[in-house]
Amino acid sequence: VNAPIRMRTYDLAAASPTERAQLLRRPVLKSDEMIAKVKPIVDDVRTRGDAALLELTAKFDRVQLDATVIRPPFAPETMQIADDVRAAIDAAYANIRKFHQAQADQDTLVVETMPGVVCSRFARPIARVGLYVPGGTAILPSTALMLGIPAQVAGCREIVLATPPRPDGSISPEVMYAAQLVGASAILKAGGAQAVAALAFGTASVPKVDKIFGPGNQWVTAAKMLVQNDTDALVAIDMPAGPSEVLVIADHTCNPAFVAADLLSQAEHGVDSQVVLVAVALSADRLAAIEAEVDAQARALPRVAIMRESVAKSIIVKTSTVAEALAFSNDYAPEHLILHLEDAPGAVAAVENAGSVFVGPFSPESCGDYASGTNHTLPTNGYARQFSGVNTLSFQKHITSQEVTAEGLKGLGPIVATLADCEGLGAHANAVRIRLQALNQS
Ligand code: HSO
Ligand code: ZN
Repeated sequence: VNAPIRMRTYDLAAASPTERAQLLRRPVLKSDEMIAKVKPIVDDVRTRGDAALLELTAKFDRVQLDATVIRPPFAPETMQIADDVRAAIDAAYANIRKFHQAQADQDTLVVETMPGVVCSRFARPIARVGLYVPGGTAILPSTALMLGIPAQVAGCREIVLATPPRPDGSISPEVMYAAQLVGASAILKAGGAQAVAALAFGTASVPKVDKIFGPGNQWVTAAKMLVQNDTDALVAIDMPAGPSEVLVIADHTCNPAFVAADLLSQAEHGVDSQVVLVAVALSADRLAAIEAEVDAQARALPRVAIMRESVAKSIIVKTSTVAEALAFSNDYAPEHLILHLEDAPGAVAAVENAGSVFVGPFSPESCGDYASGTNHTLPTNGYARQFSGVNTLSFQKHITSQEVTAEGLKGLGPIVATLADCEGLGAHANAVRIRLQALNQS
């Protein structure tokens, strides 16, 4: 217990390509194994519905419920929270709503590609969405806001918030309050793979949804991956999820206490949290100061036991330039990237892969986790290379349309007929020619 709480240090210049690749790696997710484990649970809920859901909740959450779904209006006594917490949730709600409202696609895009050929694109909400708010070691009203607000501003009709019940069968009043703010149409008191299955297939009491969002443990993630590939469920998911992570880039201008605090705020999420410090030409003294702060701050924090484990698995990577640091970060593709640099705003232009960026000494990740306005449901595990974090467009889909006039078809038709002939698809060519002939005769 008295062993120092410290990260392992590597010098990027001394690392071979294999060692560099090793530094970029995340722990291997045993997805096949997990999918095999969750399949019987998913199948059980799919075939036996509510009865299976109640039994599995009794088994995994150790609570015997007689109903899993609550519909609004939610009873005021289930949402009783401290005044300061309510005010903070309200303020966070306002900021997150402002930023996500601005992302909503409300315009129809119209382009006349040729005379008389008008193509357009417009957005519509995904009708029914399921939002998974994890239980476990922390209550997460912030996640209810981060998933619920974009659903609300996108105009989703059915918003089902799923979260595991507490031992007394209730949901934390803070999560209840957030659910009410975002206009949840149902709360599903269930967690794990069983909750995901209920959302994907629906039961007598749980509405089936079209897309499932939200972070979760390995069970939840595996269940999301399983139902996403099920043609009966016909359900989408937001993104594959892995353990939460942060990469901090710090140079000689950094405040060691701030850097350490940022590393630890991510390290406290779980023993598998991934924490990386990229040190740009830091003196031995400053690096030692950061390490001392990590150890001292961690010891004084409530979740020290978790941090002890996650920090031990974390790394410090020494580089000599900001460019090298950013290149490493882009290869790592972190969920969160924090820039403690002399010119932090100037470095943003070189960021290619990251879920969300925190610029300068006064932008801790905590702000984005809770209340600045950006979303905290972000791609992990290197998926920031090809995925965006959850945003309002995640709750909309785009429909394209075209309207071709008679004149337009005279110009476009021959092109289409030629291409259809080239593919040997005579009926396609015919659908154009039959019209062109009609136009010629009139
Ligand atoms: N950092 C987490 C989100 C969160 N933090 C929720 C606090 N509450 C996502 O990686
Ligand atoms: Zn966090």
